[in-house]
Amino acid sequence: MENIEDTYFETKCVHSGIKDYEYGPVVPPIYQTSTFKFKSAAHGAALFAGEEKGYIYTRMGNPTIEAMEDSVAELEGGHKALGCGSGMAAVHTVFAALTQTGDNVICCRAAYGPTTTLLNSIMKRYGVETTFVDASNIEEVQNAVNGRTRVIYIETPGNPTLSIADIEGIAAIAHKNGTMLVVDNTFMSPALQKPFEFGADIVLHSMTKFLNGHADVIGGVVVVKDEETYREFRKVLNQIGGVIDPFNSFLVHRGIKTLALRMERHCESAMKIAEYLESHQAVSNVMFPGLPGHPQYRLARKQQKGPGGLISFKLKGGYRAGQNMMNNVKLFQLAVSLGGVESLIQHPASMTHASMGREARSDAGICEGLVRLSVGIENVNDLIHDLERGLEKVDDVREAVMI
Ligand code: LCS
Repeated sequence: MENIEDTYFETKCVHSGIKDYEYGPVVPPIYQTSTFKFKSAAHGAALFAGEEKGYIYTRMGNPTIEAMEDSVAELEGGHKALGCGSGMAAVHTVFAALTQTGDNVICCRAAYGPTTTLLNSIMKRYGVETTFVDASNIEEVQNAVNGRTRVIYIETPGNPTLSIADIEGIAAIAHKNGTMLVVDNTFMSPALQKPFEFGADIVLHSMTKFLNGHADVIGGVVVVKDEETYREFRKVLNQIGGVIDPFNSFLVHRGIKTLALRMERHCESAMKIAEYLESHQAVSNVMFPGLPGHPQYRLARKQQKGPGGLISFKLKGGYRAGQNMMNNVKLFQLAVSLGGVESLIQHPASMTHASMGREARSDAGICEGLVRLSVGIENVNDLIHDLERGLEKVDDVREAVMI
C-alpha cells in the first residue's frame, strides 16, 4: 500500500491504524486480554523500563486499542491519540493533565452540560477556577485571559446552540498568552473540521458520536501533537484509569471506515431538514451552521467542510409544543446522544443540559423550548415526513392554548 499519510481522507478512514498481524487478517484482531506474558523476568523488567517495545497490561496499552488510536491520530493530523472510556473521561484526562490548583480555565458557555458541571464541581474543588465566555465573541475570550489562565477550552459548533468559535483567532490568543487551546471536535469529526490546521494544541472527541457512528459504544479520545505531551498524558490516563477497552476500540475502528461516507449524508440531509424547518410556520428559529442566516455562517464556511448533522430549533409554541412534537415523531427516536446512523430528537433543557441549571443555560443561550435533532442517514424524505407528522400536533397545542 502507499504511505497512508499521502492518501485522501476517505482512504485513511478505511486503512489507517491497521498493522500487519499474525495470520494476515485484514481487520485488526481483538486482543481481549487484560495482561500480556513476558518472555522472561529480564524482558518484563525491560518493558517496564521502556527499554523494549511491547505490551504489559491493557490499561497501559493494547494492540487493538492502539490501532484505533493511531487511526484517529492520523485522521486528525495529530501525533498520537489516547483512547478513553468515554468522552467525559477524555475531558477529565485533559484537565487533570493540564491544570493544577490556582489555575484558571476559560471555557465556552455552549458546551456539553456535564463538561460545564465537571469544571464547576470537581475541578473547582481541586482549586481550578473557570471563566465561562461566549466563545463566538473573540473579544470576550481575549478579555477573560488573566495571568493564571492555563487552558482555553472550546466546543465548536457548541452543544446544543451550534454557535461557532473562531479556532484560528482563539489559538492566536492562547499562544500569545502562553496558554493551550483545547478543541472538542465531537460535533464535526475530522471529516469536517481539523482543529490542528487552525492552531489547536489538543483535540478531543466523544467517540460515542460520529467517530463510532452506530450508537453502540461509549468512548472518548484525546489527540496530541507531540511525543512529550503524549507521554505526559499517557501517564495521567494510566493513573486516572479511564481507558477504553479492546472490544469498544475494535467497534470504533470499524465505524471509522465509513466516517467520510456517513458525514456526507448527515450534512446533505441536515441541510434539507434545516431549510424545511426554517420555512415551517410553527418554527421560530433554526440554529444550523449551513443556513446563511446563522450568525457565524462565514466562519463556519472557513473552518468546516460541511455544516454537520445537528440542528437545534425553537418552536413558537415553546416547551409544550416541543414536548408534543417529540411525542409524535416515530423515526426520530426520543433519546439523548447524537452522531449515529439513526435520527434522534431530544430536549436539552430537561435532558443533556439539565445538570447545568436554568441560569447557566440561559447564559449559554439554551432556551427552555429548544429542541435538538441529530439527523441520521435514513432517506431524508422519510425524515421530513416524520417531522411533518410531529409538527402537525404542535398546531393542535397552539389551538388548545388559545382556547
Ligand atoms: N463532548 C461533547 C461535545 C458531547 O456532546 C458529549 C456527550 C461529550 C463530550 C461526553 O461524551 P460521553 O462521555 O457521553 O461519551 N454528549 C451527549 C449529548 O449531547 N447527548 O448525550 C450525550
